[in-house]
Amino acid sequence: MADFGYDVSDHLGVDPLFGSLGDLDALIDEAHGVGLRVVLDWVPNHTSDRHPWFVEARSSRASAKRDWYIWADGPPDRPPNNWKAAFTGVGGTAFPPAWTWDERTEQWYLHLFLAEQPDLNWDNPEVVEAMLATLRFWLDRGADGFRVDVVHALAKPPGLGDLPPELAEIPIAALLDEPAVHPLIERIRETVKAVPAPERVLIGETVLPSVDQIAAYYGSPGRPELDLAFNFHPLRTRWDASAWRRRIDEVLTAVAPRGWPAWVLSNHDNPRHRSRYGSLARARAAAVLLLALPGTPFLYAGEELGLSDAEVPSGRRVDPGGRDGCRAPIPWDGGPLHGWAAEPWLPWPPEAAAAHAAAQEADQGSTLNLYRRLIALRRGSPSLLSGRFEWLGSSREVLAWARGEDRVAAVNFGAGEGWVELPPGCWETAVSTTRPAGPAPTPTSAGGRLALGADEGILLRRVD
Ligand code: ISL
Repeated sequence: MADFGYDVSDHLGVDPLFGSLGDLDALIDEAHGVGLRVVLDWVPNHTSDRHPWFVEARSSRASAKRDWYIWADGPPDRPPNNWKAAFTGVGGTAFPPAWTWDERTEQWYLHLFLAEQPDLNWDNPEVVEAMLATLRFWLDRGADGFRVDVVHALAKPPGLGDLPPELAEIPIAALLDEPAVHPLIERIRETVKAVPAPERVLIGETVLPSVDQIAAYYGSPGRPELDLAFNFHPLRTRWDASAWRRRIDEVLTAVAPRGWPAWVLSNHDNPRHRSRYGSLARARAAAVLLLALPGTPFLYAGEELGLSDAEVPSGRRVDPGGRDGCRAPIPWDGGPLHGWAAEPWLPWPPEAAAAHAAAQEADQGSTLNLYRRLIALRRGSPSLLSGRFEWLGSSREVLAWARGEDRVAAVNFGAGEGWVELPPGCWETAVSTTRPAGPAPTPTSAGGRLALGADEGILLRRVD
């Protein structure tokens, strides 16, 4: 694998490194048995250069699959336009051209990511049909939906012209936003929604410069597109109350009228938020933020343990995008291999010895149990799931908001005490990141100011 699964050479198989199709069937069955749904990551923008389609396409200019990919004429020493690919390569610093010269057939081919990931030509109806067929294959096997990789980039601009110089150093994968992509997403949606109940979900990765651009990927009431569009602008927002307030307002203004916001603090492509925010206390407060906002929160495996990125020495780096730190294996227990069958290729995260999953399971105050309580509270509260959002008055470094009539969340971004102005009523602590777990004393019985400790995140419920 050149990009750890994002270079697909067989859309209908499982890489033997991870098991077999039978293992996946068993996993889907078991998950369904305990009430979990399984969403698969679908990579339609590009394939591996080892995919039989590309092998055939590059074999000759006359190949029947030639037009399944995107080719352009030479000269061999000057790429067809100024687009940059997304990865610098292991140890590299500059983004290379998004084109690679194919010696044998003497044309360039386009790749928004690695040269090993040639872009499919979605202008070609045969490509569209072949890729939709791969969706049907997984739907038939019980997949509950898809997370569609870089879905905004499927359509390329006619003529493939240069980017203006001020944008030319930004990888093209983070800019493409062609009108022609929307009918393609409608086709994808049609395919995903065509199956009998239960309804399957369509989530898209939309890596675009503005939240307004992302919001367009929900489509319109008559022509819906994605159910959920990933928005990584919050992920890039620093741990600061006013920066987060602006970001939340922006998302609620741009996205909420069109669809259901998707919130992400960490994923497999970025340093974990525990590492970005600099402390476990902040990461725990961020869990309250994530789980009390209106929309769907996405958790990245390991954030529920409060994990930081692993320190990866240069000799052990394997990812061409420099993303190894957040991909360190989950420490399940305190044994030498932390519950795994063999030594993994990446180092352990720094918390592996003391804060592995088994230790946290047993500790009521652990981050794992904090997430569990927050998730249970969300599930049990119509207000947290879909109640109205309203900012509450607070001190400068606190953000506080009401959800519906009976829930309040507050997060103190500061290192000192802060406060929130509670609406009238009798409120009690449902969960706090710093106050002891279990039933907490009623902080106030008639609204008014509630003091928050440094880095505290708190969820309150109304009990009168
Ligand atoms: O990883 C990034 C920056 O280092 C992102 O900009 C990333 O390239 C972008 O979010 C697209 O990511 C997705 O497609 C890539 C794959 O490597 C990522 O893991 C995946 O999430 C190519 O398929």
